[in-house]
Amino acid sequence: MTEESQQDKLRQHFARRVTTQARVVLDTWQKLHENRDQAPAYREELVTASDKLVRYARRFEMDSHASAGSGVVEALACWQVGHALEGDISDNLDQAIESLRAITQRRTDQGNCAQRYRRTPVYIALSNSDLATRLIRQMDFFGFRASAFDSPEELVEASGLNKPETILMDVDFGGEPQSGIATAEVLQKHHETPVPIIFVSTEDGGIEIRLRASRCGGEEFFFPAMDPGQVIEKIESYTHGNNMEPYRVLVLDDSHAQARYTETVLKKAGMIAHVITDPMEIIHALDEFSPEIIILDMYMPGCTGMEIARVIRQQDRFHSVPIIYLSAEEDVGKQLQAMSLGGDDFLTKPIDPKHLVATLHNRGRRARSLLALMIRDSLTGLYNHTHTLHLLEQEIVRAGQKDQPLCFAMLDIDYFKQVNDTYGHPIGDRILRNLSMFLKQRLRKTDHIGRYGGEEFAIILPETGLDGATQVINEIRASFSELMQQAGNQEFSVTFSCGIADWRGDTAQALCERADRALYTSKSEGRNQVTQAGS
Ligand code: GH3
Ligand code: MG
Repeated sequence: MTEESQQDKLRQHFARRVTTQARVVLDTWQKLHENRDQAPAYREELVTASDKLVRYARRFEMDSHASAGSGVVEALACWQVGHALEGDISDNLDQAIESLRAITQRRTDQGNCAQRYRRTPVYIALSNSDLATRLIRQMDFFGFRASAFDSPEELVEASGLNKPETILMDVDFGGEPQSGIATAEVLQKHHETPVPIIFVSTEDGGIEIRLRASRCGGEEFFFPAMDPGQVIEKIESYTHGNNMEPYRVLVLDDSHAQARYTETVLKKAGMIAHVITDPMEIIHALDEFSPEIIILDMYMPGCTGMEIARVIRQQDRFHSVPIIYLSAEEDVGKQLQAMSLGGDDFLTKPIDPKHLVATLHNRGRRARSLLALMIRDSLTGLYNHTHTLHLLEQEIVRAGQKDQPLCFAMLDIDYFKQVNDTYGHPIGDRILRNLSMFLKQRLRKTDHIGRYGGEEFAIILPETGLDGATQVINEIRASFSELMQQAGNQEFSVTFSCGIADWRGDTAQALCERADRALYTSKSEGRNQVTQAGS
């Protein structure tokens, strides 16, 4: 390594420390901002963090950070211990924080770009700082805000201040055998629920070490090699698990008191409950609420729960939605008969709330995984071709009703065959998953993303005009092309081409065909570009 590049590395390394500390300041301020009424409790933390920032920034000659940090320190100096944060003092602090944010944020953080950082950070505690830097760069592309640490003390301190989403840690981080695991044990004591930790080891370690790692929150144990792509996928999967959507449960019970009671139990368990007491409202409720689980009373005036279940089952859409009977009926013969008519479970009143919630969780989880098998692609987790078209049809109806724009984009990876031929099929698969995560991270929750075919993806963008959609996809195209893909020790980049069509009152099929023609134009005009469809 030349002296110059060594210096460059060193500079980068120090710069990272300063920006990490700046983020600690911003995160602390964020916590304060969200709990303004308890602001004095965070004062001390903010003072310590910003003092440290100024010290680091001066030491490593990062002038803009030093002066923004000093701005925060000065604003804080006017805020007396134990006093509320208000008036000029509050305004000055807001301003100082804004200046710090402006210089700390990266290019992709700014403007109305589709990407937003997740609020919780990912911490990296690896002895190999080159690898840490590479990972931070890669993770940045997927919207993860990662920070690296040099010592166990710094890691423990930062984790206490701002609980990370995940920690990636060397088993011997800190330099001693198993000192990383020991650090994890200390760090987890500060949290009620453990931080998921991905351990990396250069040695197999054996069962004792793996057990110890697993007991202190170790979710993975990577040995011998760790591929950045794999790590990012793992982290993505924890985040996905954490953000589980609440179950949507429809309750039909003619007794108002029982219905309200069930509703309270469900809401307490974090589910979304919709209650009806008139069986004749069932069809309307199914359409409006789209439940994932249905709870039915057995005996109601005018009809029985079993009859209702049969009507529900007659609709394709609700063929596999779990139906749970909740009734005072204790006759096992009648219970069995009810189950044979499309019910999945039979619970007798009075029901223990814990039992009800556990049953709903089990049924809901299973129903979701079955549904996922039906509508999602197994490699990427995106919607499959059939479901994507179904969603497109739905969105067309909605756009028509609301008189709002709608766009449909088709993406195809460039020269993908060559990627497979050069690096192998498994690397090709990884790139497909990478692109799908990339899209999920950067598009809105209301956009639908599908894997249309092999290396072809489709995106439905409701309430978006042609120019807006083109801008978003073009930004994604540009940043995806900058992403370095890994295959062993080799790095390379991959691009995609895209065609976008806006809905002009035509059918789903016509819309797809126009997007496809635009995609073809992108391909024939040199690839790695986005083309808007004509009429
Ligand atoms: P172009 O830029 O014109 O799109 O060229 P291309 O090489 O991407 O297109 P082509 O249609 O010639 O090849 C597509 C390749 O995609 C061939 C196929 O092996 C690969 N492919 C399709 N599905 C998968 C998959 O699930 N996994 C992997 N690894 N490869 C796939
Ligand atoms: Mg292709």
